[in-house]
Amino acid sequence: MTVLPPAPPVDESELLAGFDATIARNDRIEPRDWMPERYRSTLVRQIAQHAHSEIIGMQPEGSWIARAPSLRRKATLLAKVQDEAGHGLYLYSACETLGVSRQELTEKLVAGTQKYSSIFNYPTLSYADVGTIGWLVDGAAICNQVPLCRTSFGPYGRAMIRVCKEESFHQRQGFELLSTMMRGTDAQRAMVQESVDRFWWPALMMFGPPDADSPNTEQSMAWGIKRDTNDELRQKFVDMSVPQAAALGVTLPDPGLVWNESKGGHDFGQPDWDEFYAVVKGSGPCNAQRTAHRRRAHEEGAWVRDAATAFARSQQEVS
Ligand code: FAQ
Repeated sequence: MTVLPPAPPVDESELLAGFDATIARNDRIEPRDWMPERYRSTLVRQIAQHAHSEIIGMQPEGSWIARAPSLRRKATLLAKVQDEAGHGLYLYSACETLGVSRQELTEKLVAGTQKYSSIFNYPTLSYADVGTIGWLVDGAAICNQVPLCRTSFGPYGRAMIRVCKEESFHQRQGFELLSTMMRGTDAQRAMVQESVDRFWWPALMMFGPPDADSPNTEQSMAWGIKRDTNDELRQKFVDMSVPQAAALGVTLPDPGLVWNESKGGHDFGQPDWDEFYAVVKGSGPCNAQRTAHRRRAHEEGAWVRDAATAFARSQQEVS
């Protein structure tokens, strides 16, 4: 029997220097590369939160599939909600390359120990909300995710490229739905305005707390996980939304929203950050309902997972 010589001691500082050099060159870190534990756990936190958001995000719009006003609207909404499921799956797969299983992540979601985006804890009260979610929520998601296509972790960036293509289409369908309603009756126009009034501030909250109160931004920017700060992206989103609101003919519910020539962007009001923290901590209007629904779906799907596992095992035995 050949006895292998003991492996040389690992010099962590050399590994760290290699990691830092990759980040400095703006190259990608891949799953088999060495990475600091905090880089890995930050990515697991962010990607898991993102994946959970896509999956929980199916619920507010999903509840309107059976009530869509035409076959065309129903088919479009069904396809959109299915796309969100696909996004969740790409993201869970990206997370699995960091050594955590989808099962573990799902258990943390249903136990309420991992977060998902605050926006999905608000109810969808009218059909106009389907359009507003497409326009504003997918719009905010695109603003946040286009820079993530250049994130430093390879599997996350590659997942984002495909997600962004699909989200752009979702945003267009939301805008088209709203613009159709705005060309309709007074009641339809009022429905759109009421929906925009409810979703505007929660959409601004999607970008996270102000930079001064964001514990993760500085380190995540240094590691190239995030490419822009929360406030930079919020500003971009406001500047992008103002002309779109004008084209639709809706008013954004912020009396402080004005063009500021000297900064080349809009000044705007701040969302209610106390409300944001309450929602993130579980006290939003729909937190309990969203998590309970997901938990029930997970439990009811146990037999599918068991059957798939038994089938995979039987195939291994055959081969
Ligand atoms: N909601 O230090 P930061 C979508 C947490 S996808 C809940 O600034 P970070 C598609 C944060 O995790 C929407 N929690 O954190 C769709 C942190 O928690 P910790 C999801 C929030 O990570 C459309 C703490 O607060 N998109 O909509 C939120 O540097 C339509 C401190 O915050 C993503 O996840 C929030 N809004 O920056 C689906 C994008 N904001 O550490 C269906 C990827 C912050 O205390 C229908 N994620 N927190 O446990 C990111 O870009 C970042 O994670 C941020 C937060 C920008 C969200």
